[in-house]
Amino acid sequence: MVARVDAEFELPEGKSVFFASDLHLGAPDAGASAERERAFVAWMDSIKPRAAALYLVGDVFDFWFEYRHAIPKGFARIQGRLADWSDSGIPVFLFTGNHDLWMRDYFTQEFGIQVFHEPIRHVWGNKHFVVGHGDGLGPGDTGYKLLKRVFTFPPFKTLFRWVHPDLGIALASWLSRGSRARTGQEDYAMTDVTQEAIYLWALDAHRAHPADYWIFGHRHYPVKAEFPDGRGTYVNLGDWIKWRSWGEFAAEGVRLNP
Ligand SMILES: [Mn+2]
Repeated sequence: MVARVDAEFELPEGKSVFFASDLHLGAPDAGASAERERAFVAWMDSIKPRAAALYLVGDVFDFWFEYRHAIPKGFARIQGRLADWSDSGIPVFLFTGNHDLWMRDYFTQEFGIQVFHEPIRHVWGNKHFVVGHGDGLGPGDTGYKLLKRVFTFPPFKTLFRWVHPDLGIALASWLSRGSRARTGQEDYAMTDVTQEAIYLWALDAHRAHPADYWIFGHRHYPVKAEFPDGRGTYVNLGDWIKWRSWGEFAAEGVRLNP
């Protein structure tokens, strides 16, 4: 896994690659989400002149579902920026998270951006990056892993699509809030990154197939930690609910902001 290089790019002089995750747009209510969305697109506007690419590393939406002929209302500003960046020739790589795992081909068809459901390996210059949301990786969380198998089981998705969106989206948003309430407390505390599931998974994968940077979201806690061998760095991007944090890769390496 993540041994194969999925794509290779050159980093143009003076440009950077950007990473952000866990916007959870739509949550907890329309007002707070709209304010967060405006802050995020303002950030996108500010970095666009020096952006070589943008990785949106999962849970951009608190809930997302694509019906055959419909998508959830809202999120117009971020979708407008995605169209604009894509039209400007700046690649955007979009990852699904555990809250928006039901993406199909809307973002690819409409904006020409690639959507990934699993971690990938990209090379920028001579640096290897493994990027993924991080849900369900590493030890533990068996309840969620089982739930994910149900949610991604094709007959389940078909059944859900046949529920009227006014009912289906309301139900799913309610469930999504429950999921956040359940994990919300520990989300903003971290005692030891080296005991965290995603870190342990990445360290294991790094030992088998080294990479310079292992970049994930999901944890809602920004952290950067070098692996014991000194040849790889684990980065968790934090979120846009509490931290409004993001990663930037330039000639000098990956920096976690703010
Ligand atoms: Mn997540």
